[in-house]
Amino acid sequence: MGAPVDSGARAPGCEMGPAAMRAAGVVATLAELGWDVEDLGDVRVDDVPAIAHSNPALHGLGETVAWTRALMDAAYAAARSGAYVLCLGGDHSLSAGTVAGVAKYAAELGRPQFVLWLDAHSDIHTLDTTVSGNLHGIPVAYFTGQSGFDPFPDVPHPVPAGNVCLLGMRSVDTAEGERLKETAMEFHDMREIDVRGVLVVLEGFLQRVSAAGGRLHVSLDVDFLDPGIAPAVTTPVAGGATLREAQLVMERLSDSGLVTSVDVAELNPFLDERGRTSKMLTDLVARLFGRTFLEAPTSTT
Ligand code: Z70
Ligand code: MN
Ligand code: MN
Ligand code: MN
Repeated sequence: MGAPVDSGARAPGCEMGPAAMRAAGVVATLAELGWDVEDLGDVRVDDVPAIAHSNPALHGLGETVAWTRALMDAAYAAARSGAYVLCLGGDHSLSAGTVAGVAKYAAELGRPQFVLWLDAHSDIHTLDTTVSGNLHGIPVAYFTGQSGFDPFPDVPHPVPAGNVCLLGMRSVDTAEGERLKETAMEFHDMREIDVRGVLVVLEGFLQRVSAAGGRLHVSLDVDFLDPGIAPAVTTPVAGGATLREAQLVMERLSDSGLVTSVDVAELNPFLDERGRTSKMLTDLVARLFGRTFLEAPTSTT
């Protein structure tokens, strides 16, 4: 499904993300790998409530609340149909809805929900702590059930903080750092990835998901990647994952057989160079769905 959300970021462009991924051939690519793909089209919002809030920096609140509700319902319904859910964004506020939706289904199955958050940022602000007011900075706090989200729909089954792993961080605001220090969340910054290697860092988390019989949601923010290879992002942060680190994560996740849903967020095609980020993301998604070097195109950039 497409989630052309742009209410959570300041600059326009992310609403074109789903179209760019379709243009890059994501549907045919997954079909060629043997998947039975159904493109549900783009999720839409109609009733956008006007919502006042004490934090004057907030913007796009009513729209983001509407998206959260719509995507929670859409992700829940898709997961319940038995599908492996792929949501193409849209800015990262979309994951407030998708994670809450798939976690609701996991709870009905009696299975624990886990989340792997691949991102330069921790996205763990509440409506009160965000300084930028950009709501793509809040989804992790929301779906883990933190307080301070009154205008948003209740999260039916919050993901326990201990079931979340943040990977790739290199830009964390002061209030977010305070939260991270007191949370049970697992997190690994780029320095740790440099020193230990991305597979080693990921391994412990995957072992925990497996041992718990969990369902794993992967939320890929394009700015997880180094902006030198993935320029189509609104908030580039230098020092990100290399192409091979990102491919390796996807390949390892595919081998694990643990992933049941995935988001691709923050693709801003307006800022891309001849489609290279959209094409690279399509290859990363394909690797998550089982592509190996035997099926990989000779050039994806
Ligand atoms: C910062 C904020 C953010 C993504 C930027 C940045 C948040 N912590 N998230 N790009 N994906 O404004 O809250
Ligand atoms: Mn806009
Ligand atoms: Mn993000
Ligand atoms: Mn980010």
